[in-house]
Amino acid sequence: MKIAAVKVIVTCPGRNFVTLKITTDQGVHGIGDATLNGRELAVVSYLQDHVADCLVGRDAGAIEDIWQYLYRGCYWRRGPVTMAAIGAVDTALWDIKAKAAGMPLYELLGGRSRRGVMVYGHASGRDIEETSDEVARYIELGYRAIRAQSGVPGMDSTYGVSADRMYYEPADAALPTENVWSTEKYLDHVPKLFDRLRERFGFGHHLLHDVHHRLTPMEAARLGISLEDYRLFWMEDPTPVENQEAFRLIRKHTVTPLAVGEIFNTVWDCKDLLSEQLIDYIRTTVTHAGGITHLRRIADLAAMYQIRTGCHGATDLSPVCMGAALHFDTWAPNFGIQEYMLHTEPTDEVFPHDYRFSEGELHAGESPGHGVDIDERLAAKYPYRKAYLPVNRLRDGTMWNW
Ligand code: GCO
Ligand code: MG
Repeated sequence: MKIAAVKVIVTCPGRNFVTLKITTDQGVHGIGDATLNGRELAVVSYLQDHVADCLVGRDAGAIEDIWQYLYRGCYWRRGPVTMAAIGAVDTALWDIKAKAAGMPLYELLGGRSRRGVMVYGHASGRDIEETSDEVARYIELGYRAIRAQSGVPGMDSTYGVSADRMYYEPADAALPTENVWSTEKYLDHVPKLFDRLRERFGFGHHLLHDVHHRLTPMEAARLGISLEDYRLFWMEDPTPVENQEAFRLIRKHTVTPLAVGEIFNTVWDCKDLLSEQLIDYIRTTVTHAGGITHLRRIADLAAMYQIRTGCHGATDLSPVCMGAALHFDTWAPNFGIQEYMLHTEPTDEVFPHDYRFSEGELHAGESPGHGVDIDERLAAKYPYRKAYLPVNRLRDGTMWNW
């Protein structure tokens, strides 16, 4: 079965998504997510101008060879644009292979390791009480794991909190919004949030928190220590990870579990974190780390060190990524948890899918492939709209990490 056509589809049903569609000479098609939030068109060009021609005529079943061809063959390895493009090709080809085999994708990966995939939802509010009420709502909906973020007194905005709490969307403006950040106020506030949540809900649910790269390693260690009594499932991205060694310092001080990796592109970004067992969960997902083929290598390395997966699942990852990730999660022996943010209704209409939520778990569907498709006619009704993530500054104007 040969690759006959390669098409890039951009749509904005509430937010931008880039989808790659590969069709074979036998009429089977597969799709992959290539969305890179705030830098979408760079991946569109990469695929259209530099990948599409190289794929036409190749054996659609040679997934590994095509992966190596695109990775080694471009000479310029790694990086978010390259790896999102490779990830989309890889996901579409796995979709095709599974459809051709008449099997749900998880069967090709090695079969089912669990009945369902535990997910966590996002509870947030302008203050602790509002967040606490949101946590109550998620518990009501059947979630067993909930990420909690709250506005910080004295700060106008912070990561994870917005007016539309069920559908938090950080890429909110045609030019980056400028936020102001205070580490002192934040560090003072977060333990109070979890103190209240454990007091109100007890210890029967998993609670998670995303620091979103904002602390230094020593500050992260301090936060980890101050959250230990509340037994978090994880503390996410406590500090930036260009320097993987920074995590040695955090690890030395706290037993609060750590999750990292949503912005990683390859196994090389986390090799030391994994092999030195400096984290507990690896957050990389299908879209940004070279597809199923490469994510599997990362998960296998993590498994050697008892590190589990916790795939990124924010709204900027399309339902195509979610579908593929769920098949991956259904197979991965060292699966930990899956992030699940609801997509808006128009998004779900553009991307019909067969995964479903029940009792705190998502379930991959049984249809052949990864179970997600794109309605191209509907997609065409939502043209691309420029949207950026915010930036962060300290109170004196210094640029900080968002
Ligand atoms: C998360 C993430 C997201 C990112 C977003 C950036 O844990 O879900 O931190 O909210 O900010 O994916 O595009
Ligand atoms: Mg995060």
